[in-house]
Amino acid sequence: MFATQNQLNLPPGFEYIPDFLTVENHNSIFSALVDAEFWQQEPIQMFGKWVLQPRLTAYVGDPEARYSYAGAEQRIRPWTPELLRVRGQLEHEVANRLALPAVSFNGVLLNTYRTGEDGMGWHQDNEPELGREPVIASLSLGAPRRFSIRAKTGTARWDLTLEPGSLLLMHGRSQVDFQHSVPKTRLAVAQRINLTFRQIKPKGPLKS
Ligand SMILES: O=C(O)CCC(=O)C(=O)O
Repeated sequence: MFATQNQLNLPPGFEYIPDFLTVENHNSIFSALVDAEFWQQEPIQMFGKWVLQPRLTAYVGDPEARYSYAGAEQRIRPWTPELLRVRGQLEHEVANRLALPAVSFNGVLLNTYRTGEDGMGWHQDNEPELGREPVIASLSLGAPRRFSIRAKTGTARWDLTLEPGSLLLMHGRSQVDFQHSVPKTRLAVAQRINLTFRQIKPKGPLKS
């Protein structure tokens, strides 16, 4: 077991589940992903300018699960055996926790934070293909990192550490009333990988 945080008081729509993965399971997924050939540092559009994202990314999904964010359509990579295995585990857990008959994730966005200089700015996951109140299962691997949440109105803010093997479940109004970020840090931190499993509504085939 990894060290865990208890008694977290998060806003509605956010649920933190420490120790979702066993250490063995965590280590095997982390080591399979760390050396994957698909990682890329992609440009995104910010305030009208194209800039390189401060992290490496990849997108894995079903062929129809086309997903774009910050002006860029993601190239879809095929599911790996490790990701398929953890997807099944997550679908079961999330359906139980949210008392839903079934949950099926057809895409996962992967982020690698190489050092503390990598991060993710304030945003909400509100792309049209996610629907209005998406269910997102966010799995953390590798180094712990701070995760911050702020209300879109007012000054309320929450900070937590996402530990390796933990699951952060976001649902309900989490992407409507709140924004989240992974702040950069000057502390020496090792590599972290985050996987956000999503349910993408099909947009139709790619035009050739
Ligand atoms: O790395 C994380 O924990 C957050 C990832 C995230 O916010 C996203 O993929 O939208």
